[in-house]
Amino acid sequence: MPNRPSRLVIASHRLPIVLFMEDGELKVIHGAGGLVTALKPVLTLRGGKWIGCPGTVPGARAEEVDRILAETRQESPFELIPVHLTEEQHRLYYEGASNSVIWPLFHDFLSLCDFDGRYFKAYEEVNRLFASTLASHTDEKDLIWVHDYQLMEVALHLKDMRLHRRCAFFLHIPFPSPDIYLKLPWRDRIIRALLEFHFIGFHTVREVRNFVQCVKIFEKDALVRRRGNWGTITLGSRMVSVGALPIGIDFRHFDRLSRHPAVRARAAEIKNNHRGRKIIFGVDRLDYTKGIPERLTAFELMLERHPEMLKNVTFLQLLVPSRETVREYAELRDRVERRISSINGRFSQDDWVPVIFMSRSMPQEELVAHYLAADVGLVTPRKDGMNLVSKEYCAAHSDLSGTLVLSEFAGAACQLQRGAILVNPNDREGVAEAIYQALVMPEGDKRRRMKILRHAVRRHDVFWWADSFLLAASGKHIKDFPTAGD
Ligand code: ADQ
Repeated sequence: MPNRPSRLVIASHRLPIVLFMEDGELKVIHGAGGLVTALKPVLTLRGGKWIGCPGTVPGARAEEVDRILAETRQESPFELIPVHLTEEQHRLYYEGASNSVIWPLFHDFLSLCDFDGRYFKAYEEVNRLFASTLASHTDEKDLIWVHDYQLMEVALHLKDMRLHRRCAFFLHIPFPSPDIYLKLPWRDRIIRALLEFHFIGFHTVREVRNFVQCVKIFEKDALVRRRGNWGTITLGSRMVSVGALPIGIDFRHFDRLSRHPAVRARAAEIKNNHRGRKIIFGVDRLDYTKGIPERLTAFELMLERHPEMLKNVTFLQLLVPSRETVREYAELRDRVERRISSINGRFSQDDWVPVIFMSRSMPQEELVAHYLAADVGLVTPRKDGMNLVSKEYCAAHSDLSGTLVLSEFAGAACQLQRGAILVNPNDREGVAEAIYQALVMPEGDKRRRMKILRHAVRRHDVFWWADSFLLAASGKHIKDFPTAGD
């Protein structure tokens, strides 16, 4: 077929599936996240493959997992290729290097890093395993798109295998400034590994700037050109492109759900359950970067300073457990629970409990009903690559109600700064006042702000993001856009 775009092969730590046992039989369902939704049309058009770890299910053997994944080929637009890790590899590469070093360091949590030398050996080993899986499932006409901090060395290993592949990378988390990055014991190798990709995408211009500054430290002869969202790094005869491409959500999907009568009815029911009190809503993976204990303290301070709010507002916090085998995460859960019981012990009256905590994953219709019912979306990460919750909150407010309080350290702040109330999550008093302002904001102001927010989220949705990334990765020019922030 002439001019057929190259086949797309995606590599991410996890495959976009959930495996589970039902009546002693292994089953699989496809994930429904924004990334899969955005990439499905592209993969359908181009044909493609997705490479990653399938996850484990007690009692299921690797051969069974391979078989069930091969069976999904019939009804899926793309092929799923599993990478199986040993328990030891999972522990050292995933829990260790990825989530006890790179994740905390790149989010400026240096004190939580555990720089164990064994971790990096495992990181190299697993990245090589991904590269060799890619080598046997791709040819030189394919475009390989590698995702995120667990796989920063894949292109380097492909090069070591003398395989010529067009390879692009997107970092979903922040890239730190040089003073933080330099703390990484494997700093030069990771920078050089990243420079083996043809295109590297980040969420914001701030990340591009940080990355380019780090490159200059390790590659003194690199020639760097940067303008607006884009840049190039020339290393001898080779050129690497970089760009700021903020990920979006499937706006129309959230908007449509929020207009559905059943979802509206459920939102009304939630409001009613809280007896017409104002509702503040927070949704996060339970992670120390999300600023959950600090957010609770700011809410407590708001109640202390504005006693007229007592019995008139409820804070609903939804948390989905995550990385439970990493020590810091288990400790965080205890801390959050202690904070909540302390606030509830201090302020609860009659039938009013100020903080309601839900620890589970919520189906999307129910999540949108909660977004819609919430007068305030409270999103205060201490640092976040983008933060999709803030965008989902806006997309779900088709009725133009609701106010977003957003951390200035979320990548999303670059796009949503004009409509949200921006806060510094470390400034308790400031967050407490922002919550209060959001609660008492006049209707007209809320509607005006929500219109601005929805316009920004609609305009740069996840389909725009995926298309723009693929254009940039193919070396095509993309118009600058003014929203990616510096
Ligand atoms: P995450 O750190 O996982 O993503 P985020 O962008 O907020 O953070 O996305 C979380 C997603 O999980 C949202 O779609 C949200 O709706 C969903 N979710 C959270 N809790 C849930 C629950 N209890 N029930 C159901 N759904 C729940 C990483 C980076 C981010 C970056 C994304 C995408 O850390 O900065 O925005 O990747 O690039």
